[in-house]
Amino acid sequence: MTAVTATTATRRFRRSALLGAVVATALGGGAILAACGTDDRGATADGPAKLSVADSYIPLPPTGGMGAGYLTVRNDGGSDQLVKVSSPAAESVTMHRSTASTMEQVESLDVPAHGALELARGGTHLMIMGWQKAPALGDQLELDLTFAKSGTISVKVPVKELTYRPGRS
Ligand SMILES: [Cu+2]
Repeated sequence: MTAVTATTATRRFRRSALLGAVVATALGGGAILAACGTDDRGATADGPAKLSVADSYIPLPPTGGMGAGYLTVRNDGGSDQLVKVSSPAAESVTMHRSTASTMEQVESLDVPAHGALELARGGTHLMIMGWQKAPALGDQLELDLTFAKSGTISVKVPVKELTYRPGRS
């Protein structure tokens, strides 16, 4: 009886320690980014965020393979954070940040006040795995973007040819 209780307590402790580490990572990342410049443009970081999603697309992934997702989150209000992405079309969607030679999964991405979070080729992107059905050109796949303050925004993202880039002047 005593042994069982002790094991349960240990498991609970491990789980909350893990959660604590994730939260600390997310908070630490946000604090560093905020310190790097969100605040020195005179924008109010504490008003409500006003988010819209533009230029979203998924380059056609190899059959059964992992896909990438790109989009821009525009913000006409206070700062927010993208904290989770999921899709009914896939088992897992994760946020990745690329450096020159590697990429790493991140728990959240800052949406700066009166600015934009850009997920683009060669930079920060979404990684999509475990398709329910192999995507085809022209499909519109739902992505559910959850923000710390603004809740969840669902977008229909078109599947484009591999070489597609959104038109920008
Ligand atoms: Cu990646």
